[in-house]
Order: sequence, then structure tokens, then C-alpha cells
Amino acid sequence: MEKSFVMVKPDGVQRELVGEIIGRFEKKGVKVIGLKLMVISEELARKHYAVHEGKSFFEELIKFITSGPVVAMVMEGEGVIGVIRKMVGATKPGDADPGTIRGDFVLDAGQNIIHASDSKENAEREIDLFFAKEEIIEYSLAVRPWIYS
Ligand code: YYY
Ligand code: MG
Repeated sequence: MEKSFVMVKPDGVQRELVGEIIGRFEKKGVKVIGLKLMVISEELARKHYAVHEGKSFFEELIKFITSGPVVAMVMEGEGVIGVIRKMVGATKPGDADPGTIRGDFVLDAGQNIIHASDSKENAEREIDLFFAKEEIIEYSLAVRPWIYS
């Protein structure tokens, strides 16, 4: 089963949107198998966003993502990486469709309340960065037969 790394960013926590965001994924049938409230160190932030190093917004991004608690999660389900990216919406504020998380709650290019892995490779890398093996819980949900045929 596919896994994705999802994070409610400091602005999402401050705006008290954690429940709203997790609720959307729960209703979709996506399973949360790892979850913690944490403050990201500068070292972890630089590793997580290494692909953006050197870009104009990089230092601002590191400052922002380490500025307060985040909710880091591992989510599981069929095709979840793509499904979650769709539910998150586009990075550019004007491009995020209504009905998506960013489309409904975000106006800014940087403070966009949520991160989600964009590929299998990055999902594995990000999950390893944020979670120890024992922090990911494999369990079954009774609703499963009503989610998947
Ligand atoms: O994956 P996603 O979060 O949708 O966007 P990325 O292109 O990976 O950029 C990561 C992060 O950087 C983005 O969520 C906000 C910030 N950022 C920015 O502040 N300004 C930009 N022009 C592009 C990205
Ligand atoms: Mg990205």
C-alpha cells in the first residue's frame, strides 16, 4: 500500500486548521499511520527542502517552517501520493482550485498551510527523515471493505 508524508505547516497549526485538514483525508478514506506534533530543527528543515536550496525563497522557507509547531503525518492508501497532492491543490495561490485545501484556505505563495510528498521517491525520503520505524503503526480499520472493493 502506498504511503505519503503530509505535514500541517506552522501557519496551519496557528490558524487551528489541523482538525479540518486531517478530517478531509479521513473522510476520503486515507489512513493515518503516523502522527506527531513537533518543532522542526533547522537541520531537518534544510534536509527536507534540500531540492530548493539556492532558490530565492529558500531561506525564508526555512525560517517559516521552523517558526512553530507542525503536525507531521504518514498517510496510507491506494495511490495516496497523487490523491493527496490533488486534495492539497496547486502551489501558486491563483492556481489552487476551490475545493482543495489550498484553494479554500490559502492566499499566499509561502504560507500555504500544508506539505505533501510529490513522488514515491520523495515520500520514502521524507518519511525516513521525520519518522522512526516504530513510530509508524500498521493497523486495520473496520471500514476498509466499505472504502475499497
Ligand atoms: O510541493 P509544494 O509545497 O506545492 O511546492 P514546492 O514547489 O515544492 O515548494 C516548497 C514550498 O516553498 C512551497 O510550499 C512554498 C515555498 N515556495 C515559495 O515560498 N515561493 C515559491 N515561488 C515557491 C515555493
Ligand atoms: Mg514540494
